[in-house]
Amino acid sequence: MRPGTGFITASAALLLTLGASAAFAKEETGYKYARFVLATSDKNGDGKVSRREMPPSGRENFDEIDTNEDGYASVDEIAAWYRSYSRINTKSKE
Ligand SMILES: [Ca+2]
Ligand SMILES: [Ca+2]
Repeated sequence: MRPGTGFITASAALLLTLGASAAFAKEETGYKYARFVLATSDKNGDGKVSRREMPPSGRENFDEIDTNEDGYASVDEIAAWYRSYSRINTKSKE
């Protein structure tokens, strides 16, 4: 199996899991997602995901994720982005 295929499969499974639990523990959910992205995308192990390391799906949103514009997506930035993204999708409930 090529590495890319494994990442996509794992992402899809994780997103399904997160979707099911998104109604509660949103704070923790953001960090779970961020740690997952880091674990799968941080190739050089510096604890941040650069634009180059980011998979294509995340690269599209990289400017939104990297709020301090240092060129790296940190765990905090990914978690914050994930939470704001979830909020947009569940806005109609509020
Ligand atoms: Ca890195
Ligand atoms: Ca950053």
